Amino acid sequence: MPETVLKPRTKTQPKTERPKLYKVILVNDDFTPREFVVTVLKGEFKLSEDQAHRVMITAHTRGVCVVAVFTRDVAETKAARATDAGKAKGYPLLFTTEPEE
Ligand code: TYC
Repeated sequence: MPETVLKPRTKTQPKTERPKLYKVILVNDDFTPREFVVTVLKGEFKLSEDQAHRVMITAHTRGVCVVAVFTRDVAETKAARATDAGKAKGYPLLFTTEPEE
């Protein structure tokens, strides 16, 4: 009787790609009041008073600070809304985004 040779089943599992994440970065300036920066960080990024204060002080002393990471759409929308909140008050407050390595 001829031997039946079965091919091993090598069905590959479809990989679920994780979406690339983007950092939202707070940029320091000389004009926006500290308390306003803290208010925007709390309102747009849901940081606590303490977290918002730390992020603001880090940007103030080092020039920039990563606020949080999100998918591209969310990062860009939040950065734009937070920047617009400053613009509405006449402040040069700036949030940018950049992809994570
Ligand atoms: N440097 C500002 C001031 O002294 C405060 C500030 C902090 C502004 C962080 C922007 O991203 C910023 N009033």
